[in-house]
Amino acid sequence: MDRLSDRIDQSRRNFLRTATAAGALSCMAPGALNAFAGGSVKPNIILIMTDDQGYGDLGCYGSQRLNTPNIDTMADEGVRFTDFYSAAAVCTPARMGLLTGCYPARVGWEGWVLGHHISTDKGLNPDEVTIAEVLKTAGYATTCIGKWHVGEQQPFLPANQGFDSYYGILKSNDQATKLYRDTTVIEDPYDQRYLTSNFTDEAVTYIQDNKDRPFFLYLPHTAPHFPLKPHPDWEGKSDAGAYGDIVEQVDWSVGRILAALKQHNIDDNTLVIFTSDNGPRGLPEGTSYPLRGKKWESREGGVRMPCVMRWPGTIPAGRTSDDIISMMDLLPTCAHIAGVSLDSVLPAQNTIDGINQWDVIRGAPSPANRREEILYWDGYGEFAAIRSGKWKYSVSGALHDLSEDINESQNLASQNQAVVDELSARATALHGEVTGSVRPMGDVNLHNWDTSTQLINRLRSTGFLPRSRAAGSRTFDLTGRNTGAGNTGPFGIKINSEENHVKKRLEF
Ligand SMILES: [Ca+2]
Repeated sequence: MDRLSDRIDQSRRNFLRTATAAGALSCMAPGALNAFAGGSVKPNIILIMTDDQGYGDLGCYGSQRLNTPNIDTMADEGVRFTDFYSAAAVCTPARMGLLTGCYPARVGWEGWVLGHHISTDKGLNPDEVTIAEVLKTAGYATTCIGKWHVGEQQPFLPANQGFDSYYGILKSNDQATKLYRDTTVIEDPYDQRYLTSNFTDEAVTYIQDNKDRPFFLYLPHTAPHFPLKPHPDWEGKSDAGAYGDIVEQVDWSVGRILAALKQHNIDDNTLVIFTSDNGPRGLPEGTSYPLRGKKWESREGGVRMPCVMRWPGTIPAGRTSDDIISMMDLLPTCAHIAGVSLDSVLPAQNTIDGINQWDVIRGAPSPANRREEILYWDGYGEFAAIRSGKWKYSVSGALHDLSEDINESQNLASQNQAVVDELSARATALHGEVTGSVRPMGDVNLHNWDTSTQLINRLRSTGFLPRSRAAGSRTFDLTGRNTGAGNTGPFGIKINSEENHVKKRLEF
């Protein structure tokens, strides 16, 4: 595996680096921590992600209008990140980045979301190795409960991306009407008002059923994405309208999950992460205050997320970190704490962008692998900016010092030409590297028997038919289910390399 970060020139990093985390480690109490070292125990991992929740919509992030005591307590008992970034400013690519540890552009995203300017024939390529597949190699049970939104066709379903079980909806709750258990529709239409409580019940049952083995519970809530239909027990209870009612129910949900961990005596052996997938749509639904910007935008409010992590006895309590950390970093970090070597799991040619941030999360005095840089795209697929240390430089030409100007209101470009030049060059190089090695999204038309037959015939007629399937490629049976590496399927269409080949040949 080839990590992009490994190739960052050290002198340039030092040039731009700021001591942003210098004060963040002072309250750490290493003597109180347990003896965990990467892989020595296999903690359960629970990843709770809301949908379109703003940076400013939790009590522990300064909200004056929302009551979120459970998440606030979770932050008090763990670490709260002020500079945690989603992989994108909208749903589908954020999840692509989370699941793969890659910039969405690297795994074929070109803008928008599935079902809204991306054909639902597409999905996250099953050849990508997801965080669930990584953890399965360490013996984890895996489940996804909630909103999927990285592909609704058979090859792209959770079962083909490393999840043993699934309960939820396959797109956003304004797009989908069907509620699934695994691949079976159990309600159509489902009742919007009960999704959060249903997901919570499922999660609590899953924790109980798997308490004696390591598990990965991925809980991507549909809340508080529009349409805002609060549960009857919460309707009108908050001071922030339907959006507030729904966020406060999510807080209740977090409380139930933490209570289940305590009930089953696995609290000290479970890492719980809470975050959101992208910024809010804007008031009255949600606020990214004190950041500027919202969903779809590359301003901080579109992509900088609330994020708290809790693992009693291992992650020091009561800490706030302003290290730069990305949703993409969760895959290599979780691999590390589960004792998985990514070099043995990821295909050799698969560059990922995530960095193992375990040292940062646990508050190590001199953390290894700190993230210095991050790239930004807007939700429409346009490359937009780079952040390095405290500086954010946008392709529009604006330069902001985020340590002094969190609201991105003062353009300092004219006073800092050397920084502009440096970041412009870095952005060009890094963007070029990502977009120069794109792995395509999956497309069901290339895995479907009838369509594949048409493609094959056309390719035969033009003389561009791949004559043999590459070793280790994945194939699909007539239902589209992955039949695994090395098996012979219909014409042996391989997604990654041959799909590109097919697409290119069909363009003329
Ligand atoms: Ca979203």
